[in-house]
Amino acid sequence: MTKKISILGVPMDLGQARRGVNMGPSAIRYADVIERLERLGYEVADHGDIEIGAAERLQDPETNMKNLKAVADANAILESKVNEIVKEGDFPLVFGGDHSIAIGTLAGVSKHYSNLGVIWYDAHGDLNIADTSPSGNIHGMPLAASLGHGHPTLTEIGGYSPKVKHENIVIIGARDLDEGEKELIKDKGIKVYTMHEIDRLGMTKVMEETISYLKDKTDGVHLSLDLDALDPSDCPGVGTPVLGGISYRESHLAMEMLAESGMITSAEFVEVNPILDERNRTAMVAVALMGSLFGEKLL
Ligand code: HAR
Ligand code: MN
Ligand code: MN
Ligand code: MN
Repeated sequence: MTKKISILGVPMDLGQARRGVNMGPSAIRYADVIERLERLGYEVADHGDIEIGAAERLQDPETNMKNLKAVADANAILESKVNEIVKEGDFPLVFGGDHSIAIGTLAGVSKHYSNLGVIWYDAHGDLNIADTSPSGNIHGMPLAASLGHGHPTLTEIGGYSPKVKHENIVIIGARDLDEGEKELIKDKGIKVYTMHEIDRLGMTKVMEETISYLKDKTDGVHLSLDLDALDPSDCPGVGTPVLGGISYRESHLAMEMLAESGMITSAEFVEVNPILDERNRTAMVAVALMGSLFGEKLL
């Protein structure tokens, strides 16, 4: 891993309907992320927050999406900032904001690799397109868009598509998938570790398999970590909590194994909503997991 980390905050709340997730980047900074990473020997540059436009509020009956233009505009800015960070040779570390920002992060990262891998750590698949979405919320669509599925306003951000191939992604923690998402997973043979496989195999095996699945065929791996992958008892500050999630310790183990693998080249931590949180716990969990991802050890 690079010794220089560039942080970018994306106070996005237009990809879903609950207020407060725009404060995620502040909550993560408040949880002392910079000090934590500096203690590990990294040089950390905070590039501040991207500006997010105004909500359009209504769901467009034509596209079945909320705030399409504002979400796309912010992601276009994010794409260019992340692109610059990677170009400089820094490790991009993005704080959300709702998960719709993964579209811009991946657009900025992926052009620097010929076979980018993606680990999608999430209770959800985020594989909807407008036609399969039950909500019209774009935060349920970023992985689909990055695979080239959905509205061109989203898939073409950065001027190219797709950002990632079906065979180069691994979803971990899924337990709330919509019908259209299940079909896409089966149709394309996408690698998914639902909670069933995590219970059955244990996190050690899940991560060993994930790492060996991606290791040889990718030349970089992006970690997109949605805090709702974790159990709501550990991470109550998320907009769409789902019972029966990954534990705090299992998540540390996952991050520690990724750190050992040395394969992660960019990361984002999303869906932290301090308004729904208990004493900033979810942001503190996010920062603790970043510690492990960047090599923190217990002894
Ligand atoms: N699948 C549902 C939808 O598309 C819920 C998505 C909730 N998404 C997130 N991101 N929190 O993972 O609306
Ligand atoms: Mn820089
Ligand atoms: Mn998500
Ligand atoms: Mn989710």
